[in-house]
Amino acid sequence: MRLGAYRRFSGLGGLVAALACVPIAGCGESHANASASRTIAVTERDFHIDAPAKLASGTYTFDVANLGVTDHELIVASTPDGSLPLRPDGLTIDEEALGPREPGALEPGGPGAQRTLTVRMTPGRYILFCNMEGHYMAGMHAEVVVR
Ligand SMILES: [Cu+2]
Repeated sequence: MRLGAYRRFSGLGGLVAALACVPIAGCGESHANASASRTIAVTERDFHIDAPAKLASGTYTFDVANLGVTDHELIVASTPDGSLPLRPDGLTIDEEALGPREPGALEPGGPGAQRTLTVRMTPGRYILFCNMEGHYMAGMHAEVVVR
């Protein structure tokens, strides 16, 4: 799990860098779109994630509520074929193998935690998941198609 934590930290750094450049140049987006972030409710339970199945492309702030009784992460990964690579332990997703296909992640949050994660969602197929040991396999994943 240590490497996974490091990988997620790097991903957050990239997210911060991406956000930092929005006010300056918009990162290639139009200025009208660069500042707009829509808020979407995401609910985590033991062991389920509720999120919209379809979204229009754009920047979203996921308002993440942990209604479970154990800690949960929220990781956003793009997945062209709808699958994610498992580590040899068979219990967690290999986030190192995802590389840049992980545009955003929240570290574990405790029961009752309410947190936000802002991610730019370009068209494609994504999976929101929790990578605490065994949680993905137990059902903590939700597919989101962005058009
Ligand atoms: Cu979890």
